[in-house]
Amino acid sequence: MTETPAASEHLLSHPTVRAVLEDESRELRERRAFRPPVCRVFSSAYTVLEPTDRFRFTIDREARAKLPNIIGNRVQIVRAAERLDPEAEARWRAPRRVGIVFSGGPAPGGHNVIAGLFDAMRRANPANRLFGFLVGPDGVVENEAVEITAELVDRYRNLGGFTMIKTGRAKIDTRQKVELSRKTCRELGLNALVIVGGDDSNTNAAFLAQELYADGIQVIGVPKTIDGDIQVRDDAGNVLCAVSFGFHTAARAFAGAIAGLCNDASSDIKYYHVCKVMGRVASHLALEVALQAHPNLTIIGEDLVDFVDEERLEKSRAEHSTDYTAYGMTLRHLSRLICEAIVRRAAVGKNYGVIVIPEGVLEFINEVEVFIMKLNTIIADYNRTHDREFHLAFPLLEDKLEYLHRLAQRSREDPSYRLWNTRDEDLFNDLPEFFQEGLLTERDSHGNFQFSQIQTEKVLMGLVHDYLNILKEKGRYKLGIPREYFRKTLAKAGLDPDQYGPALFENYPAGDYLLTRSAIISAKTLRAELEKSGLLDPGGSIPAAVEKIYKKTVPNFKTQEHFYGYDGRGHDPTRFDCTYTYNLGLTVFSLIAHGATGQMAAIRNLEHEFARWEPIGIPIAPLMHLEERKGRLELVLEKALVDVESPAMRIFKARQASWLAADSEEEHYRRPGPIHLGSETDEDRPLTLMLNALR
Ligand code: FBP
Repeated sequence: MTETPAASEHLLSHPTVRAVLEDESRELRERRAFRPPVCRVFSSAYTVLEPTDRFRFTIDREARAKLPNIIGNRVQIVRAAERLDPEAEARWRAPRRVGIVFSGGPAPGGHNVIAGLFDAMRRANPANRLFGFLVGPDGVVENEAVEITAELVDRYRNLGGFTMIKTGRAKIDTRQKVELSRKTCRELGLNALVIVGGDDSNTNAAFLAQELYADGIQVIGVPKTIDGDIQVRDDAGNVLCAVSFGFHTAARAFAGAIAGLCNDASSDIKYYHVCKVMGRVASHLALEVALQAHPNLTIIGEDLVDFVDEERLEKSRAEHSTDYTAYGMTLRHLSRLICEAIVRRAAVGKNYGVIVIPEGVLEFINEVEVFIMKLNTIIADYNRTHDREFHLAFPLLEDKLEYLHRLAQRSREDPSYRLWNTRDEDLFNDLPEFFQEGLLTERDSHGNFQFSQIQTEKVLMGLVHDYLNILKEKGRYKLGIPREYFRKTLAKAGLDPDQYGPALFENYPAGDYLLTRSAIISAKTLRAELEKSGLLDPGGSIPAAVEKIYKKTVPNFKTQEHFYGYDGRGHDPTRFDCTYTYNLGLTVFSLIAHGATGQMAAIRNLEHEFARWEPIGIPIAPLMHLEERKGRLELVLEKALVDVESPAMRIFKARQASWLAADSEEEHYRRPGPIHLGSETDEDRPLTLMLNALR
């Protein structure tokens, strides 16, 4: 029965309803009221910058040529100062106008960068003004900005998302966009522009710093991305920036959700939960999730690169040939490794589990990586030589395939054309349509392949399903039956377990979990085995208890697929990220107040306790190197991948077998607990960082 509007009105105006349905929860109000602690240097009246030559970088020739005004920058250490000389004090207190922009995907903590910068600016001079560019770098190009007020800052303190000014993935990469950005800065009378972004956005910050140098407009970058792949070390391996902000929160949010799945999986014991976790290329998030939640199997992309298929190699050696396909991971082989884990767990009666797959895993699979690089070049070539953009010219998959077919034909007629040959075409045509479509999707504005658009888990699990069926047919994929359960079930039915056991199982009576003989793969083969052992007359019926046991040995592989990405990316920040970002904001002001440009604000010693945190400025230009983008080499900031030799990785590998729990033991799942700001915990920073500090 539907309520009358009057009755609803009455209910809605009830004080309890009003209180519980308010947009702002109590938790949110408490969050906003939290004031992150500040690094010791920021408790002093002023700060100064101390340039140091302690950290050195090998400089790329191209970077030297393209970024002459900022290539000589050094690392700046932010130091406390109780007084400044009059000139420096005048500079510190000078009224300033600063613009800030978010660039790329959201990362928890962004609002606190603004809050830290705003508070430091107001403290130095209440007349300072901060402007937020709307919807990412397009806001700079088009001069779409709002003035950031105290009221606005207070509304977003410690809150996740980039909702205050939004974000976008545009890139200021053409002469026209640079000139428009210059015009915007002049119109707003900006002294400095702050770009909060990932590797590509900090690359953009370096180029803008170079461009705006003569205008006296400073450009400062801030390391943001949940992917955790902005990590800076100098040539000697000294860590200058252990991780970008947002990583900790996203990893904790993913780990919390995955810990819930571990609980569910081991309660209902019927599903494999396959969790793809974000991280466009690097597997840092997957590794941190593994350390936080101990899922049964976690794939780390970087770990697949040096893979050698020993079996294949052995075979080719025996045939006195070389099998190059034995080097590097293939999709098929990765699916075999996953199957092996599933089969091993099944043997001890576990028909459930949790598998974590990093979003960027395909980047580390040889065959896929080759396709991505070839297609990047094909699309870039097309865009360069035609009047229309590739994706507009070929909107449908069939159009794109037809174009690729023409290229393959060309390779047959012109042997010098090798980019796309018949073999590429054949291999590509073997892929499922949705995967082909994914590989051909539009690259982002920075020329990156958009892994989040591909259902990696679907591709892999499709292969896993197929191979498990083959293993089932071969009698190699079975569910182990607890020995006592078998004995009890048969005894209850008046049958002698010791008589049936040897006929049914290959490890009777030794194993805690009994595995049916590999020949038993169906009711028919079960009958045949029983007849062969003289336990069943031809044509007789299989005892119900034996049939019941047999049915329990047949695994039914069912999966639930999940994607952890946008949820964690939008989560309210952990105490670590709140504190990290607020101090980054304060660092930005110190850099600006002392005239720095082309620097990235950072905090050293994040891997240690808070008392050791040290705000610094890292020169961006010396970090740049050449990388393939949109089919050509471009200067970019290098992405930090998971170091497979790092302590965190070595510890993870050492624990993988126990977390797989392919034994009669309990699972080793870990509950990382909820994200809260209340107090410091023993996990007040990413576990990866804590472990890597043990080098
Ligand atoms: P940033 O590098 O811009 O921080 O974004 C990273 C990320 O969250 C990746 O993990 C993911 O692959 C991608 O963004 C998703 O991008 P989109 O928001 O365009 O779907």
